[in-house]
Amino acid sequence: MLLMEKTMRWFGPSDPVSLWDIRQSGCTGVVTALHHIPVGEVWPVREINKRRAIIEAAGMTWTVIESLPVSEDIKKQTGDYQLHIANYKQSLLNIAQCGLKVVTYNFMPVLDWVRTDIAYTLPDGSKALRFERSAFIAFDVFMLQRPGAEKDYTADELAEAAALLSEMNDKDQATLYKNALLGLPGSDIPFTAPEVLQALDTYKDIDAAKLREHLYYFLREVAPVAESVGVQLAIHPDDPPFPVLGLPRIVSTSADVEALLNAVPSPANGLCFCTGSFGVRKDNDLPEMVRRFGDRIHFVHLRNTQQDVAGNFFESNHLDGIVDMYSVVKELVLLMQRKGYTLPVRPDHGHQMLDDLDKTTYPGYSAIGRLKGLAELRGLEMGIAFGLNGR
Ligand code: DNO
Repeated sequence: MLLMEKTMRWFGPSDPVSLWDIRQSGCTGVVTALHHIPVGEVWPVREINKRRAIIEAAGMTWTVIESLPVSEDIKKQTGDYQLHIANYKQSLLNIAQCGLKVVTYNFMPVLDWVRTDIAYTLPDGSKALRFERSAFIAFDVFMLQRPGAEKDYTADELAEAAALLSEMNDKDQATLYKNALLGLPGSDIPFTAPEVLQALDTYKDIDAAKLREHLYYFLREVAPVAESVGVQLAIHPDDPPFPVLGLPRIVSTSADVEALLNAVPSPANGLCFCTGSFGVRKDNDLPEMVRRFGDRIHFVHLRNTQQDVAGNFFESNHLDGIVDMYSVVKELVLLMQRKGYTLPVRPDHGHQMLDDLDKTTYPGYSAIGRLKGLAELRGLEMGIAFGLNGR
């Protein structure tokens, strides 16, 4: 019977979660990246093999790269973008030479993921990542003071954000500021407001249509190379799946995915199907998306959220929330049976809980919460697969 390949993300040798923790969680695969190589440069074969050997010494395989990042120059078609594309192609060739097959990336300008709270305490004392719309508006309009930001919101939203801000002390405000910018890749040093505003300003002439053109251009260049060496590209959707800080977002909806897959029909041009990201939008029917785009799903992130009418959401237990996890996993099981292959999956994020409450780990990537999510998802999958096929 075909079951998904269980993996977890590992941030490399300095990750407080060890490879043995990951193995003991029941994973056979590891998802990682060479974070020390600057974005835009080539990943050398030697470095890839070195990392691969560390993973294999712990009895697992390096199943998926997450991420081989796309430079801001490529997204904007500025500066060194042609060189960066050439380097990306070379990295894909090197990756293939080392026997790796799946490469995740995203095309979100400036920021990767965005949350306002990385330690939202749930009633049981565990902690989750949360996006609170009013807090984000307060950050955008009153703290960052992005020029023209107030035009993106209604008068009621602005009033609510101002009220929220007035209740926050200096420490809360500093935390919000830091959290809102955590998804800025590339540095541990907090970005200053002028630096962020400057980065946003470089996108002032790039709307969604233009960014889409740049993405398709990039894919037309790199997908044939990936295809020629059997590497699958998996774009991660926007997280959250709506515009933030006035930046365009182009991988948020089912229609976006359809356009992207059709624009570059190579089988190498595929998707990282992240249920947590897509699931935040009610107009995304996730089981239907698996049926529709299944052929081009190369990697799966399973995560759930709970939300309210105001558009706030927090990351809930993997099986409870707005994502109908049963139906999604069932579609994935059926897809693998139809195609005769196994898809890599990882429990995306997990609550900080039990002993991990006293540890410092990457936000969303503590060990025990992910282990719990994986164990639940595994049971769900096996129950569905046995139910469909008998033992
Ligand atoms: C967050 C992750 C993202 C993802 C990138 C892929 O936890 O899902 O940061 O790795 O967007 O490029």
